[in-house]
Amino acid sequence: MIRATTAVRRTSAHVTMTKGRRIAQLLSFLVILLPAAARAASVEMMTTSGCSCCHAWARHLHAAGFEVTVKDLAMGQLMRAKLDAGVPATLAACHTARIGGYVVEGHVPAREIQKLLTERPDAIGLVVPGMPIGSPGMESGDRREAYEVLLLKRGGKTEVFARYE
Ligand SMILES: [Cu+2]
Repeated sequence: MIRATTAVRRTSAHVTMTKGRRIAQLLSFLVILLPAAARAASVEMMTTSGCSCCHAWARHLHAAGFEVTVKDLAMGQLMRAKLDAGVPATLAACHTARIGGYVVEGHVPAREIQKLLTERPDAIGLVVPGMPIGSPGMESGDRREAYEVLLLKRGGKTEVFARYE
């Protein structure tokens, strides 16, 4: 009788431990996944106060599921931050963002950022130079300029990443 009780206790202790281990495994799995997902979805946008197209772009990213934080800088500081981030002055646009270890300069569509974060090419990031009408945050009725999203490589070379007609 006593033995049987002990056996039952052992079994339940074993079951509890197995469950505990499973939960621990599941938790460690989630801990591995979550920071990567959080990093991918989190955007820090550097801009100058009063840049309405920058904020319109931030809303576009937010609508696409990104969490956007905004850092207002003086124009000189923003220019410095762009150069420090590896964006050549010739490709500079209005805002500069940091996303998942990449730099995103200008009105880059969320779709291309998602592609960048999925493919993770060896590059500085993406750039849409200038501020083409019709790009996200630069909407103006039905007007649309053709533009290219450039993949900015280390050293300043670029490749066409996407074309918008
Ligand atoms: Cu702009």
